[in-house]
Amino acid sequence: ETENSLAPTIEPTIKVEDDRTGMSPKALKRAFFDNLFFLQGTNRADASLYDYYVALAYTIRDRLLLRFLKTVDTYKTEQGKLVCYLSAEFLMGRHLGNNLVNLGIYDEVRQVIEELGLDFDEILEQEPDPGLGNGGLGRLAACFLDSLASLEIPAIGYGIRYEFGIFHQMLKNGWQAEIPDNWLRFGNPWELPRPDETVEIKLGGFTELYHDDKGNTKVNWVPERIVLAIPHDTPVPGYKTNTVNPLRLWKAEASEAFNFDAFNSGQYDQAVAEKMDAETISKVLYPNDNTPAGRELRLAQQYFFVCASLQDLIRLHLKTNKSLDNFYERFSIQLNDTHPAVAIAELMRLLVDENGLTWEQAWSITQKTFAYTNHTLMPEALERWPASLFGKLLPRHLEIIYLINHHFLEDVRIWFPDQEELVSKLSIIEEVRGEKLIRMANLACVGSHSINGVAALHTELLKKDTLREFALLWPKKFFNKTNGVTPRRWILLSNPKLSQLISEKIGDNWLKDLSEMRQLEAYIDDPEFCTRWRNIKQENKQNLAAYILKTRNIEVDVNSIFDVQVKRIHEYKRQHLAVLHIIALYNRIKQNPNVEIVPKTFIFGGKAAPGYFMAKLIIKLVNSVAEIVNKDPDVAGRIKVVFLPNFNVSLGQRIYPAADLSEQVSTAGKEASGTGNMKFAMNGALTIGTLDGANIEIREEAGAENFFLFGLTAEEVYAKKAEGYNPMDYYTHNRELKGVIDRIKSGYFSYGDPDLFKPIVDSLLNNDQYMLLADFQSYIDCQEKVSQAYKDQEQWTRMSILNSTRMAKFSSDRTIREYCNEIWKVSPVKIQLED
Ligand code: B1H
Repeated sequence: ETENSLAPTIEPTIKVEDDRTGMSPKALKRAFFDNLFFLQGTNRADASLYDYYVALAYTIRDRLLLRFLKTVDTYKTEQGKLVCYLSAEFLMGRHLGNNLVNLGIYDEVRQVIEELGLDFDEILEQEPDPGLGNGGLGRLAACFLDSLASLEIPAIGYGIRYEFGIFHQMLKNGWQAEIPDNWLRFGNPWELPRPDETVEIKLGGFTELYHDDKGNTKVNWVPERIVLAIPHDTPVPGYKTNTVNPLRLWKAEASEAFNFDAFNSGQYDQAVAEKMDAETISKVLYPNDNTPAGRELRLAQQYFFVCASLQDLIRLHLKTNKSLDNFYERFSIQLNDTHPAVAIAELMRLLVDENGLTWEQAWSITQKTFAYTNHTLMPEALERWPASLFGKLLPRHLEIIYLINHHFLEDVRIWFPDQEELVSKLSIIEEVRGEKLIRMANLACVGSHSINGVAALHTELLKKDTLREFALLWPKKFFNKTNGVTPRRWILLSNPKLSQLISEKIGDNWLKDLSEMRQLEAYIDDPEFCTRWRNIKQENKQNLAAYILKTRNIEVDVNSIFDVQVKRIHEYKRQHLAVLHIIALYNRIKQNPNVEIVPKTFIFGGKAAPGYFMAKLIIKLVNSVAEIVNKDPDVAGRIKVVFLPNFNVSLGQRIYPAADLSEQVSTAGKEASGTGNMKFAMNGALTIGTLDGANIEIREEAGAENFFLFGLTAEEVYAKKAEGYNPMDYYTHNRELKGVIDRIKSGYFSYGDPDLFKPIVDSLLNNDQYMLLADFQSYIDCQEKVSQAYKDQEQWTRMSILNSTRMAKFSSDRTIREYCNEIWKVSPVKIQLED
């Protein structure tokens, strides 16, 4: 142990108080400056805010590493079960603040940084928000990783290290513009590349038969090309635990060996082209939410990360086991929607073709290994791959899927003779006008031992409708696992003032057990407590108002109701229903400028898929209405409309704590769960919502008297469609509604151009798939109730408190406990730091 050693051995010399692990202010300060100098190559005189961020990030990463390596080590040797969460998306959000929270050193580090005269919040803001996901599905995966580590469950997240995440959204003349998200441009201190654990991925080509040495007929897949998958690990710490689980994301690279011939034979440009081709696979996240892309590259992405992850698991398994017979006892693999469902065929291939198991053995292992989560009922969102496209990229998997289907349907015909209609609904292969399509949801159902929906209503509708035949076949395979969100990021990190108040009253165990929040109800009649609660909301609103002024140059009234709808833009989510309401208020003002209006600030945020025309037009409509309403002197500032561009995890952390009203207005039966609804309620917003997704359960928990309910139920929606819904009836019979639609039609919001918003108007009047007109009056009436309720600030505050204290069910800790007990059958493993 010499002072000047260039290559100190890491273990066992590292001790808790060492330079790179010490938690004292002195050790942290010294590490921070060391990193600033040695990693960023700068010193205080000319360090940028970003340099400070990187120096701090490495300081904190160092403090995760011992736990991380111990955790991974434990999983390599321990024979307990490991959860593998396969997801094409992980919407992690910024790491630095979260890691400080979970290490339990947030306040200490803030103080250290502030003592140096630096702005801590500004430094946290330097981190690019890793946007490797689209919306709820990707963010759910991130919340699950937080809960898994916090509950000390052995787990790995597997996904894709997209070089470009979800696009950056800008507004140009009120329209969405997309800018590439080059998030890795300045490096990424949170990831550890593991090139020594690279695996090869075969693609394309054909299959051929051969005889092995025992004379058995076997299949050989001769690929057209091979790409490399390089793992990059991000440590995911639990909240105040020693567990730091890996998030392993795969990067695609060309395999040099494969290109060697081309290089040598002078086809240099050909070799370079192949290299670029290979790297394309992990280049960019498809920006679709609730609609599949259906492109060959998307399938290549799916197979790429699934194949790499399964090889990784098999390698891990064979470190401590002689055979793969007990694979399912060591791993539970959760499929986050059907995006990784090709894993079912891939595991079969690995077991049968590459490891010599019989089909029957392999199938039994496969079914016991996988579990499938469905996230949507929208029929157009279910993935179906044309067999021709699929077979071109994955010839062997196509054969395997046909074989799985053959065996499955054989069984079905025995269980249900002469029911060919049932058979065709269950079939993994669908035939549409002579074209064969692979139904990935059916593959996922057949290959898994568990199928779950993400909220009670969603699971019921899955069983009754989308997966009806499978529910008849295997009722015991179905589970409901209502979604949840992590209170660490979504309360503690996002809303520090509220968290401080809560902990002052009931201690800080609520962060591990959210049901302890109920103890706050003892203070519901304590005026001092209620005033503080209200003041914190007010301060959060002021912060958001400052952000709105800075970014959009719009002044908003912090005493108005902050009425917020932030989520992906989709017709079924009905952002335009809120717009109809705004125009209705505006019309009332134009009719009588003295009309009594409770001031409201309508805040919108969310990205539209770049190819989704109607969603983009809805953004334009919001901005066009904002332009007129915000500056009309008759309105006199009583209504403001604000579209905040580039809604992402970081912006969510600003917005949820500042909301008074949470808009959850999807057509009943369309939103599988929603998770933003939970984040709002935890932060004391009241919900205006339909009986859809998890809204139903939120209302149950908060109490119906603390929830603004409107609209048709899912059953009523179906019934109305069945009897022949005609939106025009509502238009002609409802004067206020007619006034609203006519205002848009007239070109009032489009500089006199009646054509701009015609697609929206036409869709509402002629079809109205999502029944906005049917729900319009109910929504307007409900908004009126909101306005009246807000006038009684004391009562509103009580309702706000009760929403927040009663959200324990929606902690992702609860969700993960249920997955652990009922689906994965795994238990916690304590990570030992000292030997
Ligand atoms: C959800 C998706 C989704 N459901 C396809 N489905 C995608 C489908 O890129 N694609 O092809 C991407 C995403 N996302 C959401 O999942 C639901 O709409 C929410 O209601 C739900 O809360 C969330 C998490 O379960």
